Amino acid sequence: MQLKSIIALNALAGVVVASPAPAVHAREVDLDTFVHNEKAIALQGVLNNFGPNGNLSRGAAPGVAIAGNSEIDPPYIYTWTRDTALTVMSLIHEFLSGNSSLEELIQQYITTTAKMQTVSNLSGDLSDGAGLGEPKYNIDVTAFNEPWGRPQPDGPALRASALIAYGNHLLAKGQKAKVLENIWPIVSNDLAYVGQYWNQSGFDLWEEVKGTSFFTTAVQHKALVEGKALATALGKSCTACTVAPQILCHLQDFWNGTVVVSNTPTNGRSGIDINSVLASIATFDPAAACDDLTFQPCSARALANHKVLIDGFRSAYGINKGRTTGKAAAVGRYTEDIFMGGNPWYLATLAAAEQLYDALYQWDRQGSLTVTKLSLPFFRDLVATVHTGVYPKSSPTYKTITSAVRTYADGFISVVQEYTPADGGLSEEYERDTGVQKSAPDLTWSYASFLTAVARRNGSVPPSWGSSAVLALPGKCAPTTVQGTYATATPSSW
Ligand SMILES: *[C@@H]1O[C@H](CO)[C@@H](O)[C@H](O)[C@H]1NC(C)=O
Ligand SMILES: *[C@@H]1O[C@H](CO)[C@@H](O)[C@H](O)[C@H]1NC(C)=O
Ligand SMILES: *[C@@H]1O[C@H](CO)[C@@H](O)[C@H](O)[C@H]1NC(C)=O
Ligand SMILES: *[C@@H]1O[C@H](CO)[C@@H](O)[C@H](O)[C@H]1NC(C)=O
Ligand SMILES: *[C@@H]1O[C@H](CO)[C@@H](O)[C@H](O)[C@H]1NC(C)=O
Ligand SMILES: CC(=O)N[C@H]1CO[C@H](CO)[C@@H](O)[C@@H]1O
Repeated sequence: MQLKSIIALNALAGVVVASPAPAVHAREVDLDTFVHNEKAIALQGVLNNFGPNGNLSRGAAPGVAIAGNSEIDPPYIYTWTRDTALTVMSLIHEFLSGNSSLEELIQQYITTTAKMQTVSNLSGDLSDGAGLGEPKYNIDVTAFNEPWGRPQPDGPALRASALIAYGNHLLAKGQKAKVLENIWPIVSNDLAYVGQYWNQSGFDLWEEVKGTSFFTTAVQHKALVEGKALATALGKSCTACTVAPQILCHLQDFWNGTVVVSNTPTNGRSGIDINSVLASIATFDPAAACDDLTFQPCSARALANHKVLIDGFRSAYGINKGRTTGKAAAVGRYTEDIFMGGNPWYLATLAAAEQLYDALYQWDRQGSLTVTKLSLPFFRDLVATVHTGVYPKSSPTYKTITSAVRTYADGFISVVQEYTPADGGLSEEYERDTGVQKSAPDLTWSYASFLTAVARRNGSVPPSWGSSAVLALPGKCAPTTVQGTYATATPSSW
């Protein structure tokens, strides 16, 4: 994941040997069958990487996931706060959709998180909250004391959102006391961190750019909005949550009129990065309008950005030859990427699909679809004759457009299918010119992103986080922060 270690490794790797063609077995079935079969493999793939029982977890503590099945090059037998929180989010969705067997692992994750919050580390410790921004730990929940890109301030926000999702479920079941005892004290620390540190520089989700990141800012905003709602439901206060409008204000800085410029500074890149699509799907609110301010998946901004981003990868990779405008393509992190040779990633390709499934859900729920001047180029690639306008669900144009968007979205899943070997294992990457798997096998986040993408494809969405109620921006952006208070959380048994 981190660039600097890899440059050295690439130098050692020497000449790249031509690889055999990828296994094609998975291609032999139709897309629905692939999705059905691969979904079970992806869920098992996630579970294999979690302690205490996962067969690849190598003694990881209960509720701790390794990042991927690779000891060296890249070294992924560590646990990242971001990857694990996003993965647990996907498990919570499966749990809420009816798979009750996943509840114990969710609870183990929460209990272990309380312990992790107390581990002093090179980012700091819990007394002033600074230690919460530490990006990764050893899998026995001790500190990782080597140089790294730290802090990574998306972690506490994503973790709070995962705990809030499960907490809201318990609340709905009438278990307020359990939420107050086992969940709120942990969430409260993570929300306090966001309120106190959101305006300081940190590393982005690829651990490469120090500054401010669109993804981080977007998930921080969501965490404070849903955190405030949980606090209210519990009769608690969340002082940190009062800065949510300022974080939303800062989020607008990343939109340059054409595209999301995902990092400030850009470190000499264009700033066009799957960071933006990952932010859109992580902050997807099924009840929202196509709000530009929160970059909802169906918003004109997010769709315009999707087009520019995907088009950039068409000429970047050999395997995208023939995947011209309007056809799905292999997608990576950003076109200037050189990590492991700079390849498409499964989680990036799946995110490109997921944004479109989310948008389809939103249009269906709203009962219409609007094509604006900004989003027109996105739609024109799929339906060449379309014009700006509002198309109600009953209109033929709505049906033509949504059917084309769905075909386009399915195309990204088909790309994943094409480069998935017979055993269904998902590594981190697939090679840019051959499609052969690259980097860590069994990447936890690859499997988790498959689960969320195909759930959305199936119309299965998370609960609303109340985004539309909070769209008012302050008259002027201000760097307002709130000094947090932090305390060791001591969850009892479940
Ligand atoms: C899609 O939803 C249907 C009905 O809710 C369910 O039976 C099916 O298993 C789901 N498919 C996937 C891939 O999740
Ligand atoms: C772990 O389980 C998977 C099935 O989910 C299997 O394919 C794999 O071989 C197992 N690995 C080990 C090391 O036992
Ligand atoms: C539910 O989760 C278990 C793992 O706890 C898994 O083995 C099973 O296949 C899942 N069921 C469905 C329908 O996904
Ligand atoms: C702090 O907030 C101000 C006002 O929104 C913004 O201009 C600035 O970029 C922010 N800096 C960081 C590091 O978040
Ligand atoms: C927005 O950023 C992109 C990518 O860096 C750049 O190509 C484009 O010119 C910028 N547009 C404006 C209006 O600044
Ligand atoms: C700044 C800080 O708290 N550093 C701590 C990081 O973690 C190691 C090991 O847990 C401690 O020795 C450091 O003091």
